[in-house]
Amino acid sequence: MNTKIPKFFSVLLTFIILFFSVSCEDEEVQPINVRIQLSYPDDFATQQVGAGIEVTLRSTTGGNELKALTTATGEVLFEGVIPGEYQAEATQQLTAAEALTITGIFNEEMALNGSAVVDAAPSPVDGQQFDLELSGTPAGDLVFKEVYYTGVPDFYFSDQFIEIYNNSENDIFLDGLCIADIWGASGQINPNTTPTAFSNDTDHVYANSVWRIPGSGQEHVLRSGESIIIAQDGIDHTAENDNTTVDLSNADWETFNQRDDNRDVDSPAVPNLERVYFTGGFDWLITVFGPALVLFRTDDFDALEKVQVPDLPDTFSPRVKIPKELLIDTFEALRDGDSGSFKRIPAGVDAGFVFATDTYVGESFRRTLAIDQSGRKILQDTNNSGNDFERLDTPTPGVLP
Ligand SMILES: [Ca+2]
Ligand SMILES: [Ca+2]
Repeated sequence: MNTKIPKFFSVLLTFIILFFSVSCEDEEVQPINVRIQLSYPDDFATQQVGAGIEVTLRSTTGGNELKALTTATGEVLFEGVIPGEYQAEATQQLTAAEALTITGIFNEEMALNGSAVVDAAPSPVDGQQFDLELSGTPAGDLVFKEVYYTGVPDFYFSDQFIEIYNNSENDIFLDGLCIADIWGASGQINPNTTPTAFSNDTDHVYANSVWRIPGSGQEHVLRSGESIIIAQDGIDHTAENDNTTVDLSNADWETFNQRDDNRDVDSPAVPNLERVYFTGGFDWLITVFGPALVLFRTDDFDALEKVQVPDLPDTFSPRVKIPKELLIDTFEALRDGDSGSFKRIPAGVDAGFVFATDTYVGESFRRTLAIDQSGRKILQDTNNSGNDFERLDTPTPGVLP
């Protein structure tokens, strides 16, 4: 309905507006008290915020800025606030241990942030309460989303792939990102198999082979919430083997192991990673008994120490010694649930491991969902492969949990 307002009402309305404007100007502005209750999101381990977090209350029309600290119950009280619209903001820095206690999801240094509009009305003068939620994800960033290593009958393993996911809220350039498999047996495969001779070194991992995403720094962007697939061979494996469902003809990268005898396939459609260091055979086969994998970056690969494996002959290729500080993410799979003593990645870096029911069973390991933040999926990363990955009966390249 769209009728004209009769002139009488129009005049009356103007009068009312004028009256209220004048009467407001005449009133003295009464300062009020504003309480803000801080909390954590429902999917965190606790919702109870503690003491000592600074909250800023800033007038959105300029000038006025107040600061106060939370009490033991996560509340702040601002006294003598001029009524109006404010932006309330708070940041809480967490150590890895604090992050794990509070979130129950993340186990690394991170910051939680909260921001809310506070519309402080002139009344009641005492006791207007507002809520402010502190949330966030670690700045860290790239994670293994899925590792498919088991292969299918009969002894087909060329369909192996690794999927890397941007778990952060920012775009990340992948140029220079390195991926490596770590030296050491996956379990008691033969009677005389022993755990890696490096198992007492809790500060390094020892890589067999290292591949790198090419680029000068800003060529290969990975958007927040997106992933890339690295194929052993970037082809449609369903055309090669009836037991696999894996089509990698659209993979983002493949590990092409250039050899004089052309034993590896160079799919023209799929770009090749840089082969930085290689000690494998015909291709970059990651062991079907359960590999350990790491993502890392270094400005100077040549500066990394190459070391002999103790008790092996000098003719055996050295391994690349990578300090744990360079590691971005890790994945560890072992032969079975009793193979814990064969762990290759120090427990301080990756506390657990996954295992398949057998070799060539087509099972895959995918990181689980921690939070679905209105469409943006944040995957679980507690630095414990056993905790963070679930075993799937079938690989799911490109599919998020
Ligand atoms: Ca290949
Ligand atoms: Ca290729």
